[in-house]
Amino acid sequence: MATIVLGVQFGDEGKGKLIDALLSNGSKFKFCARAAGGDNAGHTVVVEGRKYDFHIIPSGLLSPECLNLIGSGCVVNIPSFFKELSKLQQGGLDATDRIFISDRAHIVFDLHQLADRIEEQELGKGEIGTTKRGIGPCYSTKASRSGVRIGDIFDKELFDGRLRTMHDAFEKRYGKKALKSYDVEDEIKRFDDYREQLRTYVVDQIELIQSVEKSSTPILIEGANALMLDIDSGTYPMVTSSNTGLGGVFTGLSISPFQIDEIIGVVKAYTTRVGSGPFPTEQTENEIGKTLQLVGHEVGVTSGRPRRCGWFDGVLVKYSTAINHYTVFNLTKLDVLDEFDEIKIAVEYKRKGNSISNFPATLKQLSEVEVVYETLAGWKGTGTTKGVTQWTDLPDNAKKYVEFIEKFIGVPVKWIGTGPGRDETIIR
Ligand code: 2SA
Ligand code: GDP
Ligand code: MG
Repeated sequence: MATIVLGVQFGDEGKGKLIDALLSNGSKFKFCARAAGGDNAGHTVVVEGRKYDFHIIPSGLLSPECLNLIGSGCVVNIPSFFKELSKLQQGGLDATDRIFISDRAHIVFDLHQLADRIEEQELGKGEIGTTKRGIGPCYSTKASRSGVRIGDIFDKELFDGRLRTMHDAFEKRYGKKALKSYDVEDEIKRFDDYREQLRTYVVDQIELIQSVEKSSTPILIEGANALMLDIDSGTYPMVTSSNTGLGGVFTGLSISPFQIDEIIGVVKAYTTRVGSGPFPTEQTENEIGKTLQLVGHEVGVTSGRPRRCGWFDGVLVKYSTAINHYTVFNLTKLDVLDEFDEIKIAVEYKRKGNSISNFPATLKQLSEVEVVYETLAGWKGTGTTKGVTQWTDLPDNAKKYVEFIEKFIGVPVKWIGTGPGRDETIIR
């Protein structure tokens, strides 16, 4: 049995908090896995007032009985993995024998990070706004079959040879001058140290998942980033380089589709986006956007960049639902809307005055979209949602807002986030 948690919009919807909640207090889940992405992802989870930041490590580490897997669809920066692990351990988490990496996952090298920075510079004003973690270049070498996988580390001759070949190819592509700060032999030496340190973490994921499935251990799959950043279904090319949607779960983890019993979409009560790219309901430059950014503490966990903010986009969420087939929603950050007299929801896109039924595929078409909003009354002055744990304690207009979304999208809202803390949640 498996439950999948996926981001519905542009990421940072609060997936980490839900994963933690699903794993806390006698949870049935004893296995948590990441299927795609790298340390570009960032989840902040607040437990008993203590803040934990996760990037490549699954948030399941917060639950003492839970085993955690970084799946073969992920890309792993080894120094960053050890740094994150040590920070979490300093924060009091015991990771002994609980965190595993697939031997088929690809390695993100410093070389990839440098290439990421160069590519962004080359794009100039058209930059993607990446996290500069080397994610795109790493998935590129994976696709062009010149990448190096975690399992390759244990064959020094093969590993060194493949990294040197990759370096030669990068010199041809980017030029020696652009790569002059990088020394491939230094990187090779660093991996001579990581080789032994890594041994206990690396597993054959196929065998591990088979045994987990055989023992009927319920599995929790932690999505990273979100559908609108998916390489196929997102706002291409302003996307990340992996399949962040439902499809990526099956290519990035050898899990049986027949095991899936719940696909939880985590969806923010408004919209945010970090990095460049289309954002039809964006309000970043006005008071609405500034209030959302400030009250919602909308700052990137990985890069520290302020997130762009705007109204809930019902058209976009419908599109995301058509691809990810959510069975249920976790609507997060409802409390951030406490301060608004009225709240808008995008219910239709028009182009050149005509209603369109689809979510456009090209950046040009998206830039021409005119958004039609439905305006709902806020609940300011009639009560607060902050920290509320019972549906019946919500102000009436807050209930109406949730019900509007439920009806418009056609997916039931089971969880409602009313604050960052583990307990600040309504379960219906
Ligand atoms: P990349 O680095 O190649 O994956 O960037 C490509 C695009 O994907 C976006 N992206 C993200 N968007 C939201 N959250 C992300 N994780 C961090 C967080 C982001 C941060 O949780 O806050 O700290 O800035 C994330 N990772 C990638 C990115 O902005 C590009 O638009
Ligand atoms: P993720 O990448 O989807 O896991 O989300 P992030 O952790 O990057 O960003 C979500 C942020 O919102 C984190 O700082 C959470 O602590 C916070 N958060 C999550 N749910 C809620 C909520 O319901 N209300 C408020 N105010 N904050 C929340
Ligand atoms: Mg995040």
